[in-house]
Amino acid sequence: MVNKLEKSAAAFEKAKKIMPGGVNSPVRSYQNVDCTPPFISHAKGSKISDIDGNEYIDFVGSWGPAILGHAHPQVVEALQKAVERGTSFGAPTELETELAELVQKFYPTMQVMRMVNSGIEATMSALRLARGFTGRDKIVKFEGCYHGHSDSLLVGAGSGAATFGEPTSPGVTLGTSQDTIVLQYNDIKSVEKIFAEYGSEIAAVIVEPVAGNMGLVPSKKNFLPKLREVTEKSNALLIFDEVMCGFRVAKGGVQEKYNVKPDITCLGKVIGGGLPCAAYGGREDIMRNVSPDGKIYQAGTLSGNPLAMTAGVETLKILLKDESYIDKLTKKTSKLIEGLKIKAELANVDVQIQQAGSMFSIFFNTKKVSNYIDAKSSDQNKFKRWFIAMLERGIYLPPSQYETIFVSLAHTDEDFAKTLDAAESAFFV
Ligand code: KE4
Repeated sequence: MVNKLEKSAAAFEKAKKIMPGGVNSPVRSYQNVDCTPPFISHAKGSKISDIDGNEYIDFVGSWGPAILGHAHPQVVEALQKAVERGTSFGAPTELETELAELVQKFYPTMQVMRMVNSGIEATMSALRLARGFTGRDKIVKFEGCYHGHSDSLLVGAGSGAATFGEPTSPGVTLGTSQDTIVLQYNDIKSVEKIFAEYGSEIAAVIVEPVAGNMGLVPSKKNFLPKLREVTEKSNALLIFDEVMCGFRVAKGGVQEKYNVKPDITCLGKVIGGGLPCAAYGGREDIMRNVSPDGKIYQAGTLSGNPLAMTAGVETLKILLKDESYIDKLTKKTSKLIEGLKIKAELANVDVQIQQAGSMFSIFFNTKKVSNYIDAKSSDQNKFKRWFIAMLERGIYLPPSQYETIFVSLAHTDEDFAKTLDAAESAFFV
């Protein structure tokens, strides 16, 4: 069992005095699981270590970026060299073109792209672009899909039969939320119905083609092709938010796996190799409307900064060279899941373990989870007890039922054996 988190607890109290919840992103506060978050001192490969001297097997991977594992030597070496040449110029560099060309090798539908600093910037800009390009105001999103905290996207399903969304956060105006229609994931009939009624007013549908923010919920076979068909028919745009599932499900993204070409793709996390970097891109005729080519404004001081570009270039070079990395990761993940299912069965605990490539989630539920309503019917208390038991046993998992577990190329069979040992007793808690 790990040492008590005494130093982390003290650090947490200090942090709370000066930052909301003591954190710079809410999920890290461990409010969902009601315990002290380990304060991290360093990470290497598949391990992450806290300031109380505990080392954990890390299945958060910074929420997706650490696909190579932490502090990959090739990335670290490149960054060490880059930092000596300066950290930010606010001017064009060849590194940005190099990263964009590498991204395009994975995502050929991104004919033209813009680098930004985080996933929210990518999705927020993609929505502004879609609205500017189509001259329409409304957007469609799906309940349980998270695309970052921009006002248009902090909108939940309207109560009852209401078509238009309602703000999910104070500060988001009713006016803004009225332009966002929120439907149930995997429910293509509701999409067809909405387009029949509002098709001419809808600028775009934005979707996580594999949902990872309600727990891992893969899209049903015909969902994405149908979204493509419906949006095409109404001249609305289809935006794939692959910020989290990008590079993890198929080499060419979920769009390659399902053979569905979105008009715009948003990427993040992996493309910066763990540094602040994201991108949005797609059809050239659309992207050429982005300033300064076109009139749709978007900008950013640190966009394309040399350190993030360097980390992204090294990361994608390694992935590109390893023809079978997706296969390797998917097989490793499937093997771990098989073991977890056996451990849950031994403890007579009902779980649904849902996977897409190197991403998976464990729902304490008796039935498959296909949308946010299903996800919410899972047993949160069981999840919380299991999460804490696993953390105490040195396994570092996402602290919420509505998050996704990530397997990296750095995870070893020994890591998995230890994880299964921990799970065996944790499922009994
Ligand atoms: P960022 O602005 O956090 O870089 O990306 C927003 C975003 C956009 N799209 C998808 C599909 C995402 O999953 C995210 C952010 N992912 C969460 C984890 N579920 C980030 C963790 C956090 O909020 O701290």
